[in-house]
Amino acid sequence: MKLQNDLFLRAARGEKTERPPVWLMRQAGRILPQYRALRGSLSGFKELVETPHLAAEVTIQPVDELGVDAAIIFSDILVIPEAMGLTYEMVEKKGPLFPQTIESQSDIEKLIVGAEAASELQYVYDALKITKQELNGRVPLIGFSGAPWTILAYMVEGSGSKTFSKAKKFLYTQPEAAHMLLQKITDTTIAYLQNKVKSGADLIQIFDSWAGILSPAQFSTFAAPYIAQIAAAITDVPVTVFAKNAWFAYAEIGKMDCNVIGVDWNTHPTFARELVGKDKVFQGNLDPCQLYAPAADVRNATLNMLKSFGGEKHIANLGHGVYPDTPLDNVKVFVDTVKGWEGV
Ligand code: 1CP
Repeated sequence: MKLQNDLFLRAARGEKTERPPVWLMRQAGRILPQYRALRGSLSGFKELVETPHLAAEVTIQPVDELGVDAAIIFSDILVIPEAMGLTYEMVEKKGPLFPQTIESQSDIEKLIVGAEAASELQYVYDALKITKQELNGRVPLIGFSGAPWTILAYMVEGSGSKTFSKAKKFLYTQPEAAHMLLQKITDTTIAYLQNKVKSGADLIQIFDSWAGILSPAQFSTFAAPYIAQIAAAITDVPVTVFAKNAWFAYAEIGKMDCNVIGVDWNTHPTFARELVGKDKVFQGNLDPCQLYAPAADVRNATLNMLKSFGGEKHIANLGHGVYPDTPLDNVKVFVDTVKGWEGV
């Protein structure tokens, strides 16, 4: 089906566009009253993720309400560890919890891997197909996964963490087991993302949310080679790599077979450009907390952010996911400021 608004995809491919496209990480979620109403009527987060027509409904809500230039499929990066054999619970107000974690090589040997694991996630592929139908070509649909290091971090740590010191300890004390696990996550993720593309995803974004806590040497050893394998295996659609806070790794990410690089709010676009070179497209990078400020400040900060990227090879977004208690009117100011921008 032909897209009516393909601005996001043209920009992702590096083409010159009339203005930067705009969407927000975590745009499908608690910032929207429609989401809170639907979520409140369900048993929990997982019911929403695992029921395709409901996942499709919340995926489309921000397109209707905010007028963003892309939709992102409502799901979670943690469906991959679950498909490999480690189920997770989403504890209200606390976040994810894995009753079983990975401690040793024998735990890794028991995991389900590759196409077999990916076949467990039919509900995600069904959600993509329904969303594509219901979007009816209005905007492109983003599919995503976690990067292997970030997924390993949850599988070893068992929950969220400020330091992920248990997961980092695993890299330092059991490097061979870590590589074995990272390769299994990579093989599963490739099969999963290829299925997502077949089910209608127009672009794939890889989230390495915990890249920034690794040392540069650890990133080069345990993160970069696996992200690179995934990026190279996705051949039919553009790929975005978002390695949060990994400014030290930009030159390395710049060499990967990806089109777009996510930039967090700690990283200046000109600094990123020097490291990456001129070919890649950047996506970001307003501080999500900026959206708590008065509307006039949000507008000015958004204009400054747009100018700082120079008006080309840029997809406007925040530097990380929008916080659930952000005033919706300010989210709209952000989106509308980008859409009304007349350029540098
Ligand atoms: O009940 C709820 O509504 C729970 C909140 C929530 C939501 C809305 C979670 C739990 N996941 C999601 C959806 C989600 N997760 C999306 C939806 C699409 C969109 O962007 O609109 C996406 C892309 C994710 C990806 C995700 N999940 C990441 C990577 C991106 C990032 O934010 O860094 C990570 C790290 C997760 C794990 C996760 N899931 C949920 C929480 C609270 C967490 C983080 C836990 C932690 O702090 O470690």
